[in-house]
Amino acid sequence: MTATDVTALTLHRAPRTATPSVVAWVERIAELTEPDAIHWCDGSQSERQQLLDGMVASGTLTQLNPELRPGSYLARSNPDDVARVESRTFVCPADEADAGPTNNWVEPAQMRETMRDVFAGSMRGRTMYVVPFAMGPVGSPLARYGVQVTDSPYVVASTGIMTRMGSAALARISENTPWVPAVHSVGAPLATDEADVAWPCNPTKYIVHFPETREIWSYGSSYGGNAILAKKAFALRIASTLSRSEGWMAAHMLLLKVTDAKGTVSHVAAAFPSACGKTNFAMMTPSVAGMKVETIGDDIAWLAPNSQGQLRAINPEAGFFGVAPGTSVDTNPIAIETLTHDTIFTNVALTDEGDVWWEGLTQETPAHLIDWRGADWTPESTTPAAHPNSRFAVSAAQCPTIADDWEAPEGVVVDAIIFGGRRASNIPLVAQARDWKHGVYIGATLASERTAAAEGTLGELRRDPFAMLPFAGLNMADHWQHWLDLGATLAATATPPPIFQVNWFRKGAEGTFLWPGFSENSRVLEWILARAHGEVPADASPFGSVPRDGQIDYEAAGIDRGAWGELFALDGDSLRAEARDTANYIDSMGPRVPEALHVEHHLMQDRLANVRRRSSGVS
Ligand code: OXD
Ligand code: MN
Repeated sequence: MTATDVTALTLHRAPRTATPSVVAWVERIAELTEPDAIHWCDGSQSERQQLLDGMVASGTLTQLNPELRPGSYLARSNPDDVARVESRTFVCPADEADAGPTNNWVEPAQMRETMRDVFAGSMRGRTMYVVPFAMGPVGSPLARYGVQVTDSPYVVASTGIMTRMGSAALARISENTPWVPAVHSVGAPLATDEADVAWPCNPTKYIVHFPETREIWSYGSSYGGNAILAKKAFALRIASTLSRSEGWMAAHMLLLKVTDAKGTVSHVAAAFPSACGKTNFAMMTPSVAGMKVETIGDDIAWLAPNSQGQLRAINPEAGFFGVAPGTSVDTNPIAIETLTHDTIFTNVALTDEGDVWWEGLTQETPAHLIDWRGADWTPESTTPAAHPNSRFAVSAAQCPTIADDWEAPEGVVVDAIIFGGRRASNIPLVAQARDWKHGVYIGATLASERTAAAEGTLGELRRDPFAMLPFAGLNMADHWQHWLDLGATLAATATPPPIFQVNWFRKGAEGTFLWPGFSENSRVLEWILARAHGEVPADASPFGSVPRDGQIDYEAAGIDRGAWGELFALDGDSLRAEARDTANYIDSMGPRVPEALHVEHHLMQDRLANVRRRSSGVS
């Protein structure tokens, strides 16, 4: 196709509402990638159905049995394209120091040249879809806009679930609206008459962010965060730099609405590293009598201080892209109900009845399945039927516990912030940070433990600061400063929300979990909110304030006094070993680490200095 053809094609199809800078950009990308056709997405139901039908016809999707799972589809990816690839994810500001020690960096001019090379002609034989989207409710002062071009109809359909996609978003983008351009190609051009495969992709992959120009370029993968660029690439990596310059915060956090037995409504934002059960927490069925927990978001929150010193939050997404294995009526009945219709599943197993299955869904394993690779599978098979990172993409609006204020344009007021990791040792079930700076220290040093510690030792820690390790599109130390600055902004007018640390995963001497988790986490949530509203006193610990005896009904949660004590036990040697590891880790973030965090670390070390070798958490 010649440049003139492309211009004609682009301009001819562009909706009248498309602003000239979007049209010009689409033209430029089309000239580079040379698609056969261009489709501007309007986000309508009929467009969505046409895309889905087209993918069923081409073999990308299998329609599930409409009686068992109406409006739902199964995709099987290429076995080499099953997860985010952090090793191929790049953050490319002009100055390497702005990417910091946690990101892959390449000099931007050089990376641009590489992008030009790999994208040249990459869409030949395919349709380029132009996908305008809003992150946040369209028209909300907290919403931001983007346009993704992609040659993958699967990515279009997924983005249609995960964002507010289509004409309404496009109409919001004017010459005065900043918008994020995101270019995506599966990297598999088709020669004339060449048959397509079900899941085109390329062994070479790039997920590239240019934070200064707020651009995203992704090549070679169609899977999840590699390709649905609105999610991790925009709403976290680009937004982490954007929000820093604009005075708000992009956080890898779920958002909850909680109504207690007295009818008091609160909202909570919580950060947990990937694979710590965020979706389960976001859809919790509380065991506390009279408490109602409703869902606002399960993965990303954008937090913004307002002029009254309140911290407001929106979920910028419109859907859930959750891990399927382990999701069951026992672990997350709300998710199971959410997934009963209009869901796109990827890499789960297919039953003989045309429904989906994954490990953990039912206690009884079906006698025969088609596994995620498309092969016959029986319980004797030695490989999992569903890929461990198999996913569902489903609209948040169809979640039975979606909160009535989940699309409030001004966001909800955050009453408490929670950080949690998967810790076998050291970290108590719950503690309230002494103040905002201490809370930022907790977020900055957040970790999961790879192996259970033997007594008096520490398991290997995987640090995941603010659960943002793979998602901070900036120097991590600058992100920490940004959290400190946010607290200072809030404190100028009001008291910032309290920050808590939780740990559902502590293990006892026998290596078993001490706390039942799931619904019982509502007991911890109840205490957190009582503290946030200044309703109850607390005991002091090196971690901050911890529950007083009798404030959390652990017996109702099914655990005895011994286990309760273990959940708060202090092991001086192990804690001091962790503090030494923490000091090295903080230093590893380089010279930009805020002095306030070094100070917090010394304060923590002082508090740990006299902790005895082993002391129970209860008196
Ligand atoms: C996710 C992640 O998929 O955090 O949400 O990895
Ligand atoms: Mn996530």
